[in-house]
Amino acid sequence: MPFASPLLVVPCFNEAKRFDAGAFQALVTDCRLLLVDDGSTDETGAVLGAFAAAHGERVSVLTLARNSGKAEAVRQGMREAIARGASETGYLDADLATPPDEALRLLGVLRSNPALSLVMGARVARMGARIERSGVRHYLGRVFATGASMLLGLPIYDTQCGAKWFRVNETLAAALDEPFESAWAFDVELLARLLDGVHGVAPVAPAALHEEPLRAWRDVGASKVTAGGMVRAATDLARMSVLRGRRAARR
Ligand SMILES: Nc1nc2c(ncn2[C@@H]2O[C@H](COP(=O)(O)OP(=O)(O)O)[C@@H](O)[C@H]2O)c(=O)[nH]1
Ligand SMILES: [Mg+2]
Repeated sequence: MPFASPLLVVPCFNEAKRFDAGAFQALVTDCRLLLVDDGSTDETGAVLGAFAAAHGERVSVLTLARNSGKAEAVRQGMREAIARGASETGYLDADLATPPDEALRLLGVLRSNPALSLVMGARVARMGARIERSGVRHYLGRVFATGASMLLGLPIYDTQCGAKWFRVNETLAAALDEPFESAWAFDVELLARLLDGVHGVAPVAPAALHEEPLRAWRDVGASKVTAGGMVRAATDLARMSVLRGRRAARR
């Protein structure tokens, strides 16, 4: 099924050591993969190239000449997925903090619910789920998520989980047209673009957004997001909130 199949984007920046080819193998049976080498300076290019070569047309690599950040790597990857005729596209962090079977379960939720446009993993710590997140990151995450939820005016629990699937349509394509203004809170910016509609394209209805509580998620060590990054994400969120308020007032 070369066309109209799901295509998952995996942004990779200096992931040569973390990339677990065996684990990624589990994804390839159910979707195509587009591995985005985000201007890595380690052996990532060779590692991803070898993985792609072993999987024929199911796996390909998009190489960005210089490091552009996760937001731009994801945007470039999803635009390429749309250009290649994907029926659904999404993104997944290369560290597989969201395990492959959970990423595929999210895709299943989207595919079996035609009314949905977007399915996002939600890291809800609860009995019966294995959500392993350090205390500090959990609470910082809750504060950020509360701000994001206020900005969007929707009860979204977790905007930042690195596992999301989108149905490909005009609204998604338009939302990916321009680079994101926020490198650190681009997930929120993308949601805002979908909910507001851009370039006159019809917005996505809030009811078409779905959060699926994950059964498993783990904080994989060596996160590249620093305390400084979190502060910038919070600043970006505040700025986005002001700009969105102004735009709404003009409408
Ligand atoms: N930090 C960072 N991550 C990037 C960049 N470009 C792509 N990524 C990818 O974004 C994903 C999230 O990064 P990670 O270090 O796991 O951050 P975490 O969200 O704190 O766990 C990984 O797949 C990275 O390889 C970049 O320029 N900086
Ligand atoms: Mg991570």
